[in-house]
Amino acid sequence: METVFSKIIEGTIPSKKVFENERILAFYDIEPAAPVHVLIIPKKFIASMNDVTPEDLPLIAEIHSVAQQIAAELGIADSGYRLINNCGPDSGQAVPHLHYHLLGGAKLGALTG
Ligand code: DGP
Repeated sequence: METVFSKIIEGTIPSKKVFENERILAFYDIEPAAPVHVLIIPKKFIASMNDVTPEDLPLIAEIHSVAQQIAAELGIADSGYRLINNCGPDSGQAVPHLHYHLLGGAKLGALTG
């Protein structure tokens, strides 16, 4: 399925990349909600967390490892950060391609529900 993120993966929409390998891409969010706001996505199309299968679990684990690495590289590992996934309409998921928000660089507000 073509989304803004598949176009970013292809390079037809530009992005400010912070990490890339064969499986994962990370780039700065265009609408930052914190001083550091990076999106981490699998290159494989997975629409949402609802569509993650057992065979995807190594990829999901690797996304956590990449988040840890990016947090260290961007200097927020010790001050702290959040890794957030929005899944489905009630969460506000706007792009139907699995993605994780890495947020930090300031004291973050309380989670609301
Ligand atoms: P979510 O609401 O969880 O689906 O978050 C989608 C995020 O994607 C949102 O914070 C804004 C970001 N975004 C949307 N379009 C673009 C784009 O073209 N480039 C970049 N860098 N981020 C985008």
